[in-house]
Amino acid sequence: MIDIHYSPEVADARAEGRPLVALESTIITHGMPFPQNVETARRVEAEIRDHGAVPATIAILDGRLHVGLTEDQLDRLGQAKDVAKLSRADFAACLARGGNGATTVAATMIAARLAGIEVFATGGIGGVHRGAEESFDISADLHELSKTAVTVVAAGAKAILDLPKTFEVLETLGVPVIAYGQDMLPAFWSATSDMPAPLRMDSAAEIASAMRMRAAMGLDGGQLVANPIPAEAEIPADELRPVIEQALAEAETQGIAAKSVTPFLLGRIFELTGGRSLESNIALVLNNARLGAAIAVELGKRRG
Ligand code: PSU
Repeated sequence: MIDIHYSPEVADARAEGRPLVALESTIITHGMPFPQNVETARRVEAEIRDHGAVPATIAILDGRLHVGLTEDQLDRLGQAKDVAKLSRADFAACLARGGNGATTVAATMIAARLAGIEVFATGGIGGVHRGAEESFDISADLHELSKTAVTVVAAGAKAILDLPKTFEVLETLGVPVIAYGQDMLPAFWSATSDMPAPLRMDSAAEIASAMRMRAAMGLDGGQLVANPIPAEAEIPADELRPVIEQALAEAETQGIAAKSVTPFLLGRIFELTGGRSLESNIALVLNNARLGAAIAVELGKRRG
């Protein structure tokens, strides 16, 4: 097994068997601008503590896997420029070479599993990019959900993606997609979409029980909980559509590809909405942190 460096807070929680919620670091390094990224990371951690669980933000610093970051480490990460965006394919290489890396949804799931953490809260998962029939650009997050037994709480997949294809792939891979408290799937910045959810659950207890049942059946993989953004913070899909289209067109003309696509699009949508998309993004992450904590607490009552 590899060495995991636990923060004092996470180490104590583990020793006491308290519920933990994993948090990713790509949202900090590639998803939001400084200083809102660090402020949000702190608020998300506080939200988890306020709801009875312990936050564990995951990153690779100087080739070491950290589960739980100190204030200083978070601050440094939020301003660092040379941080790799790690997924399943390059996670081990970064550790082996002694680099710095931020974990995407896929890499955070892997790290959470290694640390015995069953729930992970984020903003939105990666998925099938528009035009994937040409580019084959499909996030490794989708396969990870089918392999690694972690429940991921997100506001669905980011609306810059091809959402119908993203959910088709998840269905093919056998990943349970659970809309929380509504019949339709959410669409990241918008509370709803025109896609009915494959599953709906209305309580953290139900989500925890479903995870335990999968394990009892010997089924691999995790669950995606699609938690709609609070109504007061959403940008309705109709309003956002032209903005997304414009950002996508610019990405195409500028030849943005691979790992740079998502950060580029998020950055342009931020500019085109005058910062509103970032406010929504922050609100939905906080909302996911609350639900993640509630699920972790319920899982703690049903030991695996
Ligand atoms: N949630 C956010 N902002 C983000 C991400 C999630 O609110 O930037 C990150 C996650 O780390 C996710 C990644 O894994 O975006 C997806 O990137 P890609 O589309 O390149 O797979």
